[in-house]
Amino acid sequence: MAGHKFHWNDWCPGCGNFGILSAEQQAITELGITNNTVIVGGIGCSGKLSQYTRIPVSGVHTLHGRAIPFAVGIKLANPSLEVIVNGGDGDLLGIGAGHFVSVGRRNVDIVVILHNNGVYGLTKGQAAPTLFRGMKTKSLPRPNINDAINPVTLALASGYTFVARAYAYDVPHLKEIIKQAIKHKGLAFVDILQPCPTYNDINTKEWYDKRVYKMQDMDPVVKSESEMQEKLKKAIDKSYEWGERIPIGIFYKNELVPTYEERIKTSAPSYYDNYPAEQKIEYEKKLTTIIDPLLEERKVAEDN
Ligand SMILES: Cc1ncc(C[n+]2csc(CCOP(=O)(O)OP(=O)(O)O)c2C)c(N)n1
Ligand code: SF4
Repeated sequence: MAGHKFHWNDWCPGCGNFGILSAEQQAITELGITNNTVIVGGIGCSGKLSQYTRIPVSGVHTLHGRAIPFAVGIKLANPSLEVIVNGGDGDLLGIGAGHFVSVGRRNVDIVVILHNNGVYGLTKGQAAPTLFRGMKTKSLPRPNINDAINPVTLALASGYTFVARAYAYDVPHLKEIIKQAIKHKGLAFVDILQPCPTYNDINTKEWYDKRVYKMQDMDPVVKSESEMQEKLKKAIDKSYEWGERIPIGIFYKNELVPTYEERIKTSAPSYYDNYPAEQKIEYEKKLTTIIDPLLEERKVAEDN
């Protein structure tokens, strides 16, 4: 459970994760959903965000690459919750790439937030799937020989119905993007450009500050079935822009696709009234799904 008053934070000074934490907390607080939110983290510097929040949300630290299926399970068991995944590029696009793609087919109403720093921060800077070929960060003995995945293009091609990019050091803009992602009905993805000053000496704050710009000419909202393909193609085209200018903002937003929860409801009409987390299951006349006493026992006092 996150939201403790005192806890240890071991992110390096200047890490972009601080901006992400700050923006995410502000977004959740301003939307008034603190007591209803679960943050699910994988393993990595990024995954620790689920434990570093100072607001009363629930946080789960899961396995490397498995944050998305964990989050989907939480959401389907209790569709009244807001569920947010925070993961690194190694976590979500390396070991977790299959989950990242396949969840797009389902349009589950959760938010996936990528801490995109080009490296595996926690394990000392190996090249992550977002690092471009030929780049040699200070933690690599030789230049990277693999090609990079473009997370925005991949999310668009996989079926995410809200796709955006933001920058960890522009906290007010990032906060607004996260708010939009949470409010979106369907699967939302936010690619966050997150400098790792300890291991990536190329994509630094100075490097990004010169390049990122907010898209003005993009109309990302799909308003009718007939413009779905056209808007998706425009978003994919735009997602390839990278180099001297890097666009941030919303690339695509489509609320016309039914969510996975709505699809479940078509075959189980009582799903929203009697979802799994509400169901009482008995084994040998004992209720096995009542976890309230356990939660009460583990509750951390506000003034600890
Ligand atoms: C199954 C498994 N494989 C490998 C690891 C070791 N491991 C821990 S974190 C990590 C990479 C973290 O990189 P990333 O996901 O990019 O997150 P960052 O630390 O940069 O935020 C790895 C390989 C692990 N914990 N579990
Ligand atoms: S290693 Fe990089 S990503 Fe991890 S805390 Fe340090 S600066 Fe941040």
